[in-house]
Amino acid sequence: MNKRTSMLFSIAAVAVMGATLFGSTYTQTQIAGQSLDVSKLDVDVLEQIHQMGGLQLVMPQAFAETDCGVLQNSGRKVVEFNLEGYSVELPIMGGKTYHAMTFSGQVPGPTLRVTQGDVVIMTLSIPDWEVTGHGNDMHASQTSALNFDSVNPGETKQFCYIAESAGVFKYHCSGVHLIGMDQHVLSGMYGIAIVDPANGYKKLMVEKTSGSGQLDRMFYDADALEFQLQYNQLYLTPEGNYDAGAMFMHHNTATVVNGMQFGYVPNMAHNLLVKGDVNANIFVAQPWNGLENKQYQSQLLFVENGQHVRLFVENHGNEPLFFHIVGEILDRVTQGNRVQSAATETWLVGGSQNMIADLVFDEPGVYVAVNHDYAAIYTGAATVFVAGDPFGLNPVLVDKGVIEAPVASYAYALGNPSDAVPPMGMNSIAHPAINIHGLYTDDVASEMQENGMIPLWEVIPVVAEMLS
Ligand SMILES: [Cu+2]
Repeated sequence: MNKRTSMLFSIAAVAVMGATLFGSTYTQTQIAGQSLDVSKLDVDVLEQIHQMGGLQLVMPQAFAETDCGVLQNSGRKVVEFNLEGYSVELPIMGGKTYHAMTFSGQVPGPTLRVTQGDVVIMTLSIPDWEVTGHGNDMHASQTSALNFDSVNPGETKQFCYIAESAGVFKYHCSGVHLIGMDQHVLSGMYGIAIVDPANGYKKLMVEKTSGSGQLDRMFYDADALEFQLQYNQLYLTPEGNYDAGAMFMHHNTATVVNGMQFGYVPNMAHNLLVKGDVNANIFVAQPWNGLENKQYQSQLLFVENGQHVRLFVENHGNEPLFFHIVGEILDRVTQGNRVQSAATETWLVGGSQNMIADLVFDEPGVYVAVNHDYAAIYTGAATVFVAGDPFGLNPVLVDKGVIEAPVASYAYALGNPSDAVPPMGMNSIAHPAINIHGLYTDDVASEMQENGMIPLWEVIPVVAEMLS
C-alpha cells in the first residue's frame, strides 16, 4: 500500500469511527462499503483523480489572517498600497468640468497588481484640507467590513489582507459611514486590484478552420499584451454636481470608460496620419480633440496582429455591461481563475462584476469595444482598438523618418494610453511605449512624465512637422 492509498484508508477509518462515536444510524459495514475498499480500487484511478485536483488535503495555515503585524512577518511577499482620497475638478465631455472625488488625483484610482498569496498593506490617507471623509471597500480582501469605514480629513487608516483569490476586483469609496457612497463612487472613487493566479495565466487556445475548412487549434503563450477597461456612469446636474435623483431613476447621461466618455477615439494626429488633414475627423465623435487637451486628448489602443491580448474589465456602474468588440469574437472569458466561456460574441458583466477577456486580432483593422446597450454606446462606451497597420502607414512613416523600420503596431510610434495599461504582472508583455492619457490632475500627469511616459501633446507637433 503506497502513501496515498494509506492516507485514503485512514480517512475511511476516521469516517467509520466518527459515525460510530456520534451515534449515526448507519452501520459500520454500510459506511465502510460506501467509503473506500482500498483493496478493490485501481491506484491509477486515484492518481488520476489527484491529478485532476481532487482528493488533496490542504492545510489552511493562514486563512482569514488579517493582523498586519503577523502578516508582515509571515514570509509572504508584502505589497504596500497607498491611496489618498480627495476632491478635485476634472473635465467632462463638452468643455466643462465636474466635481470629481478621486483616489490619488485620478479616475479610476491607481491599479493594484499582486500575485495570489501576497500580503497587501492597504493605507488610506485623507488630507486635512479635504471637505469630507472617505473609506475604501477592497473587494479583493476577505476581512471585516469595519476596516472599510471612513477615514476623517487629516487622518490615516490601514488594514492588511492576503490576496487569496485570483482575478479582477473592484475597490471603491464606502462614503462617510456608508452615507454618500453612491455619490463618491459615481464621482470617481473606484479602481481595481488585479490578482494574478499563483501559477500564472493559462495558454490561450483558439479554434479556427484552416486549409479546406478542417477544424484546427492554435495555442498562444500565456504572456499577453494587457489593457484595463473600467466602466461607470456619471449622473450630473448642468453645474457638474452629483445628481442623486437621476441615479435613483437610472437616468444616466454619460457612460465613461476609465473615467472618460469616448476617451479612446481618434484625435487630430490620427486625422493627419490617415487623411493628411488634422481637421478631417475619421470617427463619428472626437470630443477630446486638440493638443490643448494635453492628458485628456483622446488616444487609441494599439495591438499587433496575431498577438495574445488580455483585457481586464470591471463594471463599477449602476447599469449592466454587455461587453462586445465590434469585429471580434472573445476567444476566452475568465472570471476569478475559472474559464466561463470561449468563442463568445458578448459577455454580460453586472454591477461590481468583472471579466478577463483573452483574444487575438487576426486581421489588420479597426475594432470597437462597446457596451452593447445603445444608450451606453451613444453616451460614451465606444473604445477603438487598432490592430496592425490597417492604413498602410508604415512606408510613409519610414520614409519621413518618424520610425526607422516598419512596425507591427502604431504603439511603436505613438504608444498606448497610460490609463488603459495596467501595471506589469507575471505574464505581461511590455507595451512598446506608453503615452500620458487619462482623467488625471496635472500633478499626476507631471509625475508620469517624470517617470518616462510620453507627453504626446509635445511630441505630435514634431511628428506633424516631419510629415509635412
Ligand atoms: Cu469618498
